[in-house]
Amino acid sequence: MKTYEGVNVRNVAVVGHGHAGKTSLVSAMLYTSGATQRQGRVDDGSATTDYDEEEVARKMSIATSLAHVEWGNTKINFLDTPGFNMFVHEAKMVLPVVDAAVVVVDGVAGVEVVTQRVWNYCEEYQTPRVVVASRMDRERADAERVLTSLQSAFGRNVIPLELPIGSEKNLRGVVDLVRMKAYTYELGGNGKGTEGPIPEAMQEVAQAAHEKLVEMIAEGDDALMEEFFDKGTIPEEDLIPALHNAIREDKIFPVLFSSGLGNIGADRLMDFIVDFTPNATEHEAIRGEAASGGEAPQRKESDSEPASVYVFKTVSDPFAGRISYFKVFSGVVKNDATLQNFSKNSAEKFAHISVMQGKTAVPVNELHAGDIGAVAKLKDTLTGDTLGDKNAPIQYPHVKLAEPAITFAIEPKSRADEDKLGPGIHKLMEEDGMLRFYRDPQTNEFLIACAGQQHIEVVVAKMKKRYHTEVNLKAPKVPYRETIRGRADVQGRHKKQTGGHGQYGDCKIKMEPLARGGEFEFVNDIFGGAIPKNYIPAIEKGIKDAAARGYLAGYPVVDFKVVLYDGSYHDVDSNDMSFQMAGRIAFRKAMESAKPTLLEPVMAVEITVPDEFAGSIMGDLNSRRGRIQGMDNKGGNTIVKAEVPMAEMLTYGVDLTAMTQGRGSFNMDMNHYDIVPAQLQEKIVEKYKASRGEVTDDVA
Ligand SMILES: Nc1nc2c(ncn2[C@@H]2O[C@H](COP(=O)(O)OP(=O)(O)OP(=O)(O)O)[C@@H](O)[C@H]2O)c(=O)[nH]1
Ligand SMILES: [Mg+2]
Repeated sequence: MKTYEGVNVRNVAVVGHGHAGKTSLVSAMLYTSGATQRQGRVDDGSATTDYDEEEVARKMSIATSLAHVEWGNTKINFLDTPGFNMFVHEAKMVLPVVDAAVVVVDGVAGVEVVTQRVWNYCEEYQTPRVVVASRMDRERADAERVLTSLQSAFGRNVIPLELPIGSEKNLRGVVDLVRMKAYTYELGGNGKGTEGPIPEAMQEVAQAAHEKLVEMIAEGDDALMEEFFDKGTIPEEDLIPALHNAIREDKIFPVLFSSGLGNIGADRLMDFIVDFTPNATEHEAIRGEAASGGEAPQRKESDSEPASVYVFKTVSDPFAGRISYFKVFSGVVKNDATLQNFSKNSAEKFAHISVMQGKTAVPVNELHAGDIGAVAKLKDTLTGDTLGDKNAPIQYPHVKLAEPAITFAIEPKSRADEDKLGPGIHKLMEEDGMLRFYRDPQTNEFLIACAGQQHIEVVVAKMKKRYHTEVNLKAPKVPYRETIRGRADVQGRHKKQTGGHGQYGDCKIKMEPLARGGEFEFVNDIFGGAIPKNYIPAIEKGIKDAAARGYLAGYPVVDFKVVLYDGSYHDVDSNDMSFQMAGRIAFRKAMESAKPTLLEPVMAVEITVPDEFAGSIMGDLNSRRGRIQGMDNKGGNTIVKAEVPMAEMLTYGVDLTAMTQGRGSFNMDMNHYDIVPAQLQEKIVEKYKASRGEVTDDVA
């Protein structure tokens, strides 16, 4: 494979709502450029960038895949990202390494929930965007309606650079509104457009659209504006660089039209990417994170700077092992290079570097600043790490993802599965930034947190197929807590004098509630040595231990203060154990009168649904004891913010999908703890008692 310098590289993320046609469009470009012999299809499992077993089985993208084309003198790296809401964080994770995003929308549906999500991500990373309305050959595809939906969501700077010729199954090609030429195709053909004049019937509309475009490009550029008013147009040689700049600066979001499956307009899109999107070295300098107290180091995307690479993705292949996908931010990386991992402080050997074509690694000798590649078998390197020239350390910022939305308890089916569970999941976690795995210290269950129902299904399927491990899933236990609402003043005395050595400890404590988040406070208020100093920590430990075991229903007691103010001891019989006991007894006695109550975790939830579902979503939140915090409208979507108890949200991902036919998405984060309503408390306490028998004073 030829070596490309950064000026001749374009890194493009293909993003958008699920099923908009991203993977098919990439397949069309691969085929048209000659990178593949046939045009791959999602529906028969032959698409280059949907190769994973689970992707083929589900006919959808689950993780980002890489592919590249050589188009003229330029190499375009495509990062085909999933559009299903549960996997869309994969799109966010690649934005730091791309120079532009192709935002694919469906020619029938226009802007959808995830379109808005990925658009927001692009805003966050200031990624230049080109919108492609694909699947234009479908019944009811409508260019005008798509444009209206785009402009109402993203503003008037979304402007067509093409108009489709023909519609639905009679789609024949596109008019290029910059060069004012037509390109016609055979639906399902080789993808090479035939250049010709604009069809007679379209000339007027095309001219009007051309003028609108030119005016928009000239806007904000005085010299161009003058030229435009003078001559009524701008010559092509001025128009092209001006458009290039306007796109780079996010002043214009151009719209193109295509059919991925029918291979119409894919060649135009590649031309467009080469001509108008920024090349890989055009960025301003890229900032690293400042070391503590220091200035943030920065690098130009240039071969002459010290080498630095950022690992944006890890694939855990059961056969090839770990494969790290990286972007060369500066310098040149050659085969056999040793780079320092600044995040892990270890040296890593890049023995065989390659570029990915779907699942296939194509070996290369070197990669220049701006390019993207892959390397297998790094020892310590994980996603988010920066490596480079040992003498020029830098750390590029991590991508922050929302916390997983849903948690399940996960149980191995058999003893054999138990041993494989942890290692398998840890492998999956290497390639999946949205997965969490831990043991709940309260309930002792293994918990797995992820983005939603489909996500966990994929995880379970991969565990079975890749690691031959079978698991059961259960709804997790909600991590309730306990606290007090009243005060108490009690004595805790532990005394045993049966034969030999006796035991004696005695303390008097006051207990009072603290504000939420106050955890536990212990104050020693003993004067005059009623209890010797060295026994005080034992009393505190006794209280803490008892609090951790809970009083009402086995959940830890939090947000309370204990003041130890008096007590007594015995010269011979007192010891640490006895005072720990005294502390426990005092705690349990105090709880009796301090009005104990249960606390539940409350989540901050943000739900995005098409407007038509807003009413039913709000009603549903009410029935889940939710409190609406705010509402917003954006591009046909309603965004609802609410606080809802976690106990009511355990299966929300599934429920929302059912309520909105898969068109809703949501994020949630742990927010605060709140008191559980009385009737519910009774139920929880009853259930607890039924499962364990009455709470006893395990002191005797
Ligand atoms: N008629 C028509 N169907 C298309 C076109 N492009 C894609 N499809 C079909 O639409 C479905 C979804 O296409 P994909 O390419 O998988 O869409 P995607 O955006 O990659 O989907 P995700 O990766 O799951 O978000 C598949 O069944 C495709 O065959 C097109 O241009 N015309
Ligand atoms: Mg896809």
